[in-house]
Amino acid sequence: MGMAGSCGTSLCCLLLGATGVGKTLLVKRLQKLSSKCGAKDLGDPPATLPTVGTNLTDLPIGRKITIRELGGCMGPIWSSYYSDCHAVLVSGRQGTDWVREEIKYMIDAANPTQISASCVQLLSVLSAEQLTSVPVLLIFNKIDLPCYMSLVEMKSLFRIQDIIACAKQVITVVEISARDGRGLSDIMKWFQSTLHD
Ligand SMILES: Nc1nc2c(ncn2[C@@H]2O[C@H](COP(=O)(O)OP(=O)(O)O)[C@@H](O)[C@H]2O)c(=O)[nH]1
Ligand SMILES: *[C@@H]1O[C@H](CO)[C@@H](O)[C@H](O)[C@H]1NC(C)=O
Ligand SMILES: [Mg+2]
Repeated sequence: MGMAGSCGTSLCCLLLGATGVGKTLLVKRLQKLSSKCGAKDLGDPPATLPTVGTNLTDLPIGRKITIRELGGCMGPIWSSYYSDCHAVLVSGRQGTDWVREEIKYMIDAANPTQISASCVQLLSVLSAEQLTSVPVLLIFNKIDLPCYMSLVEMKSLFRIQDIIACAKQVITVVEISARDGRGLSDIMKWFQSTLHD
């Protein structure tokens, strides 16, 4: 048992990613989509406050799912939440945060020990022993914003195909906009197909 405690009878999912990638807005959107009224019209994005520490949200998708949001600054203790975890969602912002860091790293090559924090965090999640058989959803958010690179270019920069091929987990990649709602139904379908039993 991790120090985090369990989610009781519901399935625990971890939602990991740097601050500001849109984790809280995504959870609010999924909450609305899975609510009984099944709102077709998402409406304007609700305001989000920076999440301090961690935040739990229950989603009634088939079985009850509890999503635990953990921000980048919690990185050092992410692993204390790995036991009991049924699925991991890793979010990044398409074409910007990760890539900018990677480019910055490549430009700052004078300091070769400094590697993109996001990429390292992703690899450390994938190599965690407790998560070897946990399905992983890799989320590229904010596709509504213009970006510097196409997803294809970014995937090749990050060697996403190599990461997927080498990982023990089943990794699914989705591109979404928590703002305008694109791709959210893919996440709902992923939950339904991955966590049913
Ligand atoms: N344009 C755009 N903005 C988004 C999207 N998702 C989140 N945001 C905005 O990004 C900011 C940070 O979102 P938040 O959910 O608090 O990020 P968190 O730190 O990962 O929980 C907020 O202003 C959100 O409205 C998106 O898909 N598109
Ligand atoms: C915690 O999650 C709920 C949704 O379950 C959301 O309404 C609330 O704004 C979140 N709080 C923070 C600080 O992220
Ligand atoms: Mg948040």
